[in-house]
Amino acid sequence: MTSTNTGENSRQSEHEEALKRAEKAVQAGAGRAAQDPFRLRYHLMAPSGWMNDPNGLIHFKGEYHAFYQHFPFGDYQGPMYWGHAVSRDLVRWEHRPVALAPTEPYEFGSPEGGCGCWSGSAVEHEGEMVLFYTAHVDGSTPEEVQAMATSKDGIRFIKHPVPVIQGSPDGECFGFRDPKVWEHEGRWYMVIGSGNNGRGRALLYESANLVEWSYQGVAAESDGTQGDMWECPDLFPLGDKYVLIVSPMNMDGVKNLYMIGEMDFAEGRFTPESSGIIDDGPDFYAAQTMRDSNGRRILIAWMDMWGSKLINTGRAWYGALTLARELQIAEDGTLASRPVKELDTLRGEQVANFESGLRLQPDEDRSWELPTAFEWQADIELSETEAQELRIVISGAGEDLSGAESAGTSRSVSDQRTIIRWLAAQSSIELNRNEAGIGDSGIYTTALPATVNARLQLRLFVDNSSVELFINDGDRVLTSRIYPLASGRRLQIQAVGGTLVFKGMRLWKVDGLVVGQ
Ligand code: DQQ
Repeated sequence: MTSTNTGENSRQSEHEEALKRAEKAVQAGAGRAAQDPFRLRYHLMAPSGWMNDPNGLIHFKGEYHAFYQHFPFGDYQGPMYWGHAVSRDLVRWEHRPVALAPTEPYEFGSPEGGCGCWSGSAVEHEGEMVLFYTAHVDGSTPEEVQAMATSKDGIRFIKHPVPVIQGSPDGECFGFRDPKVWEHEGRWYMVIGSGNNGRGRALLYESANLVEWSYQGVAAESDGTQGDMWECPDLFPLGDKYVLIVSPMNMDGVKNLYMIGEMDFAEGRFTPESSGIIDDGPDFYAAQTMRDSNGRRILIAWMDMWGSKLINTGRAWYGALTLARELQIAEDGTLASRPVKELDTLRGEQVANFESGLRLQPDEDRSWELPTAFEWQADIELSETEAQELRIVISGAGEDLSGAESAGTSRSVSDQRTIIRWLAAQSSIELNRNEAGIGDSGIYTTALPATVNARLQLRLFVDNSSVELFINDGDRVLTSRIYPLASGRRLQIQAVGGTLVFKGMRLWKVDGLVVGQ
């Protein structure tokens, strides 16, 4: 055995030891995390510890893999590891051992500064799973390099001995991270998030073998209003177009962005023709996509936000991923995120079923007492509706859990409410979480597409501390965390200022913990 191989073997065992320590810490915290009143029922979270961006999404040998940014030793952001879970249906997830630990000098620095195996992606090559990620150490030169790890089974990863991209092509850049790799006509391509001179950028690389990469130039750049650094870029074909999604930094409160356009591989240039926001809610960041074996383009994002009030509250866990969404280009040319059809299998007991319609008189309301996890679906007949507003209120019900909270709230459980309003005159929907509980406040609005003149369909997934509202099957989406301290929920719908006609309305409990521990 050569000395290099001996060196590599000892680094591999060091990595495995670090993974074992991480796994032990995650398991040790799981019991406490499971007791937290805000734990979700049907979203993917780490068993314990910190979670942020989804990473390495891939449909590999019949299983969906979701890796994620993870700090196993606390519910705060520390040196980053890659957590791991798998699913056969994008709905029921099982945890797998922590997949990557920061052990190389270019991955590990002072825990006070940012460091670790930061975000990246996965591809399949010759039957193996290959991960690409940014190795980051605050203050070192270079601060960010692109690293690779491979696996035969998709569980145990061997790191490539050196980074595959040793530093940014641009000494002046602001960030050089989050490699997203894909194959096009027999060549490998990678986009990396960066910024220069106040403009976010996606840098393009090309490779024949996944190990040697050559820089192709700036594939796309902010028009000057789209943020100064683009985190987590993802560039992929959709229909007969290409789509670029990015998580812009410092863009006037906008945290996610898509562009639809054309990709010229010969020039290494993506030309956007239109742009928009993927999700108008406050808790949607670092989205990433994968193509599955059915040809669907599946998107999952981090269902939280940097700076959120609930960070660092000592709950033994922080962070969750959104429900899986299938991307499509909608009738009006915008990007739609449809809930994947497998989510239908979550439905438990049906609480309401107005199959042949429901007519609410002006100011009439209906309400239901529910567990903290449910799905509501409604089709509104706009041609017969005179109401100025449909008000949907999700409030706390049942037992008041605030006694357990030092941060507590003086509101009674029923006063903790998230209010969603369809506003006919404005043709918009707003989500108001100003009174939702102990988390952040804010009102978030989405302008409805012109197609809403014909129909308005709402699908609402509530999971204890989250709300995902899909409008017209995901033509528009609002995702938000909410933090009511109550053991149950009450859903109320109300017609304001006129008659509201539903063609159909259905409501189900979602029961059972669908994320394995
Ligand atoms: N989070 C990762 C980075 C990425 C950022 C670090 C986005 O790679 O740019 O955890 O949330």
